[in-house]
Amino acid sequence: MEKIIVLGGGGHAKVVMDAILAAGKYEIAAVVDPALKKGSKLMGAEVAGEDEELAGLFSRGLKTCALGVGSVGDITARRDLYSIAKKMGFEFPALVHPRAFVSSFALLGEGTFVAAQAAVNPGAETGVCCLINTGAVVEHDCRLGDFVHVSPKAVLCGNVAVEQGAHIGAGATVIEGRRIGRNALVGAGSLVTGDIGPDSLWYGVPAREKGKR
Ligand code: JB3
Repeated sequence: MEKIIVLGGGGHAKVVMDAILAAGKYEIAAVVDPALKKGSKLMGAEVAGEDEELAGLFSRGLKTCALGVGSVGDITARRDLYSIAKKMGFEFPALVHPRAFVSSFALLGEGTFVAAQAAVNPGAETGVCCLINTGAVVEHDCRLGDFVHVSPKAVLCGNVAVEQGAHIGAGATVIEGRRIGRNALVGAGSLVTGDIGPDSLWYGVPAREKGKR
């Protein structure tokens, strides 16, 4: 079985690890997280320590990583960790929980994670390291930029475009064909009925602009 390293060992990492273990394609060889004690265990996997351990792990033949750092609203840690590991030569496969549905006519970018009960329908495409969390729906022909975060039970109706780094809050709905701008944040439970500009904060039913990020 191929081996994989999980970067981050917090709440989201446990969701990613659960999907990896359920899918059975990879063995979790190590968890890397500065907040966890080196040599301890997380869900049965060995904690290897801090990011400085990655070079040694790579030289030992471990070439595959999963992005376990989540983040709500700020992609910096995710993006930086991904680029550091990529520069070292690590690969980030898209990871899908076996209880998710991803159409064979959908395209998942490198490192994208699809959690249990989520659905990604035909024609949908994501950039790198998108996070489609538990029960979220990405309908047909949606376009997600890099590092887009679709929180649990959020719904993107058909042909929705979400630009790089935008965050769709838990249970929010974006109606057909709307565009969500780069780094925008849509609050939990919102109903988006119009386009949303970059770096803006919207929430409510219907969602209204509440400020800049
Ligand atoms: O909303 C939901 C359902 N999940 C949230 C998820 C998407 O984002 C969750 O509730 C949290 O808000 C968040 O999950 P995450 O990122 O796991 O949060 P937390 O439990 O705080 O764990 C973050 C872990 O990442 C911590 O243990 C940090 O030490 C670690 N970390 C942060 N930066 C890092 C780095 N680990 C490594 N290896 N390298 C880093 O640069």
